[in-house]
Amino acid sequence: MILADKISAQLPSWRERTKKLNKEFGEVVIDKVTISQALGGMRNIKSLVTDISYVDPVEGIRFRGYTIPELINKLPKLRGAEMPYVGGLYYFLLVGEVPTRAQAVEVENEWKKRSKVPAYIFKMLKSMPAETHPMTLYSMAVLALQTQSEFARQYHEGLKKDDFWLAMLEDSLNLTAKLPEIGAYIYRMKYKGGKAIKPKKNLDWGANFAHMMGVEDPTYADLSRLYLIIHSDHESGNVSAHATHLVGSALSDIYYATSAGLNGLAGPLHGLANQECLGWLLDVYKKFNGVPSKDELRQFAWDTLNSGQVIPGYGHAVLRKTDPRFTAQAEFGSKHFPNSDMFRLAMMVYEVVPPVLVEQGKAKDPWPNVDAISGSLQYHYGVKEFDFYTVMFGISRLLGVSANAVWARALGQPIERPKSLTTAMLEAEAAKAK
Ligand code: CMX
Repeated sequence: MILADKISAQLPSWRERTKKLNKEFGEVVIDKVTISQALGGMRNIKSLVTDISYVDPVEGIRFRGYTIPELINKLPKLRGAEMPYVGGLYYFLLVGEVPTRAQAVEVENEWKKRSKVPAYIFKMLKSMPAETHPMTLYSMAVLALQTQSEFARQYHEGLKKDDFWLAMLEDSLNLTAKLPEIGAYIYRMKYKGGKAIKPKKNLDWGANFAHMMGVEDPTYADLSRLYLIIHSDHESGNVSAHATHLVGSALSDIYYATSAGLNGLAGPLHGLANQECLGWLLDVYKKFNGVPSKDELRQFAWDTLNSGQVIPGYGHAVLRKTDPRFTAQAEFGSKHFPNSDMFRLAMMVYEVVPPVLVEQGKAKDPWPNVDAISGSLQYHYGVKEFDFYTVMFGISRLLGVSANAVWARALGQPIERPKSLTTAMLEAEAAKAK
């Protein structure tokens, strides 16, 4: 299989590089951990390694060295499509080389072969109480697929350590192939009277998701491809990526590991911010009976802050500028529906909120992140049920975290086990320093 062959060819030199670093330079100090870092969610402690993506505080994400505009330009596209094949992105994340069109299509075909979702998954989803959050359903579906794990099966049969990654790759392809249908099924089951739409054989992964969601506007296929590409990876320290990596480091298989990552993505300070954000925009819209004036919006933002809440979609733990994932979506909206009310409102928030956050003086980053705009685009296409939005984020995110999991196994990254101290120990260190 093309992905396995390509990775296999690169592995000896990657393993050699890691081994050399560990053996010859293991004692080199790359960072000193401070008490505030230990207490403050490990901010900026450089202790994870990935070559799949990197987030620069000012420039934002680069996937394997490429910015989002470069990626959209370079990855192969279906004739007539505005956005690339998501299969090409997965190839790129896994292999580190821009695929040809044929190579991207090969991944799309691998996905098609592996896309059948077992009937018990749908049965389980249907059996859950109606009020179950879509992210709970989605994470359960991913976890319930664990019975199919090749890694778990082969591990118990004595799989060699050097080959762990091959079984992880197999599982990753099997899992990611099924995600569009699982996600769209949850949407249709919850909000469209249970009328699921079957996948079409001739559609690519991204367009099939759009089709199964039941949105007829043909540009929604391109928005889906864009969305599913840009949410895929954001280096390794964010909650969903780190949770996946942490759980995978115990040699838990991809189903256990990614389900854990999704549970982290479901937090309001992480992926759930996209649903919170559209909720906030709708509150504004309702209060002012439409798109308000800038002054009204400014006051609304202050009221939110003064009531002790955060403004969802703004701020970031690493970024210090507008998130390029925001910009990519803003450009799509400006091109296709600049006059849509919810999109106009999201763009007005971009003008009004950063100065308010600067004036308040708390947030280190007053700029929008990916979640500040994504919901307004979905809303335009009639996907208005905003508690579903994080599932879409999660479909994309599993591409990045599974690619990382394959490489973590390929390079034999060890079980994670940071060290904790007691408060008294920190106080003793502080006293020594005084
Ligand atoms: N609105 C109001 N206050 C904010 C804020 C916002 N959008 N962003 C940060 N702050 C506040 C923090 O709550 C914190 O306040 P306290 O000192 O009272 O605790 C202070 O500013 C400093 O925070 P920070 O160092 O700038 O930000 P963190 O690294 O701690 O947190 C994040 C980052 C994203 C959790 C935070 O900016 C936030 O809550 N934003 C809103 C939620 C959001 O959009 N999350 C999605 C992030 C992207 C993703 O992961 O999907």
